[in-house]
Amino acid sequence: MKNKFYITTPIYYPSGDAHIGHAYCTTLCDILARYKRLRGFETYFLTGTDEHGQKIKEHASKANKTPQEYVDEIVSKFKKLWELMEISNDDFIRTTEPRHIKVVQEMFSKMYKKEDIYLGSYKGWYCTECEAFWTDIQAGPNHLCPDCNRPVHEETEESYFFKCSKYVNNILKLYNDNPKFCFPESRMHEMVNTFIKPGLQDLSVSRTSNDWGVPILENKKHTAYVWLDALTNYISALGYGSKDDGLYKKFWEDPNTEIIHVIGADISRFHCIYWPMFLMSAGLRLPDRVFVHGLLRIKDEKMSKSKGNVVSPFPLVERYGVDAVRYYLSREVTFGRDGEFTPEQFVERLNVDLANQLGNLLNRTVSMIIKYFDGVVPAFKSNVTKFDKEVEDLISATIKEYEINFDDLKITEAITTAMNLVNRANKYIDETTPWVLSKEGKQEELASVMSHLANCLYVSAILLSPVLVHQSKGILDQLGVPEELRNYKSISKLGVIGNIKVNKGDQLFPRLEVNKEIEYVKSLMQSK
Ligand code: ME8
Repeated sequence: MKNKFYITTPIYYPSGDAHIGHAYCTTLCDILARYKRLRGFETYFLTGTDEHGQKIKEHASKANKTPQEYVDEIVSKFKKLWELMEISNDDFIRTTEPRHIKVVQEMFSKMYKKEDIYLGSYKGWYCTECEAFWTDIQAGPNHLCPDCNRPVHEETEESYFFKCSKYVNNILKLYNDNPKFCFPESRMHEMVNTFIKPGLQDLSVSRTSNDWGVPILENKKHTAYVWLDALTNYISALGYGSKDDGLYKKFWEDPNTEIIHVIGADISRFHCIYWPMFLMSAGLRLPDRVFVHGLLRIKDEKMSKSKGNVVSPFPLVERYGVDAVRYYLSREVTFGRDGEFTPEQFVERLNVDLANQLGNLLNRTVSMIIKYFDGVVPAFKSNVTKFDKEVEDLISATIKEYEINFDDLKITEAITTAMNLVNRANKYIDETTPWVLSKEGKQEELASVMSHLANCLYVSAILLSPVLVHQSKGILDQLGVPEELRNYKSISKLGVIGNIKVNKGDQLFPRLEVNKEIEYVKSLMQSK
């Protein structure tokens, strides 16, 4: 059983400010990292920025800055955003750092010495924006980049090539032996049908036309292709090849570590085909899974910096709070599928799930415990009213289902499972009608309802804590849960909450004024 966990986001291009798509991926990785820590796994969570390449150089020159000045400014905004969103990354790798550059050079040398890299010349259709070469078929009759739809241009240059042909069968075997390596499975089929079956060409892994990159030691005219450079971050950040390689040994080399790369569908080719090939060539261990999430669209278009149709997470977090944005991102679009960001759904999701369901349950429960039991949660007793057993069974089933979903990276489903318990508890109030029990003097039944409600809220708050980093604590504070019970292990025992004093606090999940807030969110959606 693996007892350690290493999770990475893509390293983003600092060619423009971070948008909600970047926040989406990073937040979901953060939720996974927090879940694993909650379960007691030793966890390492990495994010960072991909700072080399012609595109960055061009952006910098347009802004009248050196590439380094240009990236420094944008990278500091990325870091600020992750702080604001309570992203719990253990490290932030920048590809311009010496610790990274050394490793790119070493990877190149290793593959070169193994004769997996040879010198040749390249002619193809190049997209500057995506830093990618395309074949005639891919660029099509109009010579457009299949990824961003911009015009591509023909380029010929001396280049080193990586022998993909040597590793194609190993990749197919990898997929065959590990059907979840590239996940969801549809992405794996896409890799095979779109890239491998039509015949994978050897990959150009160096440039002579770009000096904003990592120099190749074997031939100083060349810099490493930005994707070879970027992918290496996953091991350079752990100190691979250095004297200080404790993290590498622990979180990469050790087979007891589960390694997951989370990426968007736009970059699956690089992670599911080329990265494992590079690792095979260098004789290094492969990650366990590449999880490919879907992309968020705006008005039916892929949201991207180059299209200029982006939503900034900063004003959203400032107005609605970190937890609201984190909840929306993880719950609205099923992790692994494409989705759309709309102001209407954003506001509705917060109102329905957080204000109406979770907020209401908390307010009603705490108020009733104050009213009927002087603020003290009655001790738990099993199966008193005719509705209790079903709720008790659901608590245990919820925890099991939550774990199964999370362990399979089904984040949206895991959160939905926790929210189903909240909904069931609200229904339980309507079924048991505590106000009638009180009027009829049925104290034992009333006490049971209160303690079942408090226990449902307690379990839900712990289960939702990887998402609601502040509000879950707020719920536990209002319930008066002692510190020693605020952990995952404690919820496994049914009914541990009892004889504690609740504290009515501030409204944790305020209801939003629908029209006003929709207008506000719309005003943030800049579109060219
Ligand atoms: O590709 N919806 O960087 P990048 C959801 N530097 N997620 C989105 C998104 C959207 N509309 N737009 C971007 C690069 N993302 C390379 C990566 S890794 C070794 C090098 C997320 O800044 C998504 O995870 O273009 C996507 O894969 C990533 O940002 C691309 O970020």
